[in-house]
Amino acid sequence: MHTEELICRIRSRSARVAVVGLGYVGLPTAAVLADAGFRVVGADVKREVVEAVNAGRPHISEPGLEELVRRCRKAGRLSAVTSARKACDGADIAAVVVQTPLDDRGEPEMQPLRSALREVAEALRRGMLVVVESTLPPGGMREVVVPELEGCSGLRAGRDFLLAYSPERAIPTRTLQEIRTNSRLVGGVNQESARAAAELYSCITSGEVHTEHMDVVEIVKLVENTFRDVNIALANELAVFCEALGVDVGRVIELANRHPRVNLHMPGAGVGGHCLPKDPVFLIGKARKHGLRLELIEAARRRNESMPVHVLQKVEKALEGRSKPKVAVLGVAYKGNTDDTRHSPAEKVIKALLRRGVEVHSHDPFAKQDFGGRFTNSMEEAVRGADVVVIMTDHDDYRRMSTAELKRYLKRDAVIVDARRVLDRSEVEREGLRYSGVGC
Ligand code: SAJ
Repeated sequence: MHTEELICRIRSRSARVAVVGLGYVGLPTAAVLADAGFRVVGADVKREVVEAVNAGRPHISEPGLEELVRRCRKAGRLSAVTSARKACDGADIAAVVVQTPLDDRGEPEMQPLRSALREVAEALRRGMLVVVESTLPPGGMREVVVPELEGCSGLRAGRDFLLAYSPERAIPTRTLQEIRTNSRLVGGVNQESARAAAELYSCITSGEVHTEHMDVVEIVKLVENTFRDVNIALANELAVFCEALGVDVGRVIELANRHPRVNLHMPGAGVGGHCLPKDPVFLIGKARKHGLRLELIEAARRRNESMPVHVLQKVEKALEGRSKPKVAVLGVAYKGNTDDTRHSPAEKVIKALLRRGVEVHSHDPFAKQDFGGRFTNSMEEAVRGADVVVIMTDHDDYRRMSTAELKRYLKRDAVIVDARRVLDRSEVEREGLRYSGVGC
């Protein structure tokens, strides 16, 4: 099939799409493509994920996703299977959206991506378009993706099939909206590949679609998250500094941000999730291979990784002199209003407290994860009789929490460690509780 023919099929929505990997980004992408009119077959190695999708009950919580999956299932445009090869059989386009985490040595773990690509390669046909959305280390397309696809299929990228990189950039909790409105980056192994992939993404996003050299696109994606990580590290550093001086960093940031060219992020319990803690490390690792140190980015990583320890020190101070204390940890997800607990700062705090023999009860309105302590989805149960309440996640439920109500369940001289600055200090103190926030 010629590129023009594929482009026509994309425009008329008759192109069939396989989405390999049905996680936090893959499933929303598959659903948005199906909703745009394509026939989509998703693939995931986890049987429970496939069954959940086919039953119209997605395994992840993301605003609007369940309804969208149901609608697409009903329209007969979305289904899921456990074999990526089967999903790709007869497909015109394969989008690969599998995780690329760090391994134990801090190196990019490319095994899930390699095995997904091998399955895609088994079903690869001339004229097909493969788009990789997984975040890659710089050079990943050339060093990993191209060899895997060509080696297993015997076909040549750019000559026999089209191949492009278009990293996902949607933020959890707004994934659907961002897939549909964010600008999109597309880098192809050749212009034809970029053109076809750009055509596909213009069917789902109202944002601009930028085509660029693959090497540039790989770095842009990593730089976006690195910018955020470094900015948060600056906020965290200022928070620790202001605390020492007895100044509220929140006021400092709020006023500094009124300057037209300042945009400081917020300090907190640390940086979690699947992307921010990892993407800067992809840059750092690549630089080291070139004999370079990205010192600022490395220091930012260390600062953000140190924040759970900073929170822990606040909890330990609050626990001084108490016997058999109980700590309630509010929030195990890595950020507000999501059920995602990957690389959550709460994990470090809970595990460290448990190692010290402290009784830890955790709560979360979305996620279910005990990290070795006791988990409950009843907030009342979690905080009852607690000496210290640590707020680790900025869920809206916690922002709305009434301090007067909370006080009824706590020990009389309880301390609130507000690692996400969700409560109003003066209100907490008015209730006679002690307040210790990050940065104030
Ligand atoms: N955080 C702070 N202070 C802030 C903002 C965030 O401490 O001011 C913390 C959060 O609590 C969380 C972590 O940082 O633990 C990361 O949260 P996030 O909302 O900044 O980002 P992610 O990881 O959920 O999503 C990011 C997004 N990247 C950017 O905004 C540049 C998203 O657009 C990407 O698609 C995603 O990474 C990804 O998959 O790469």
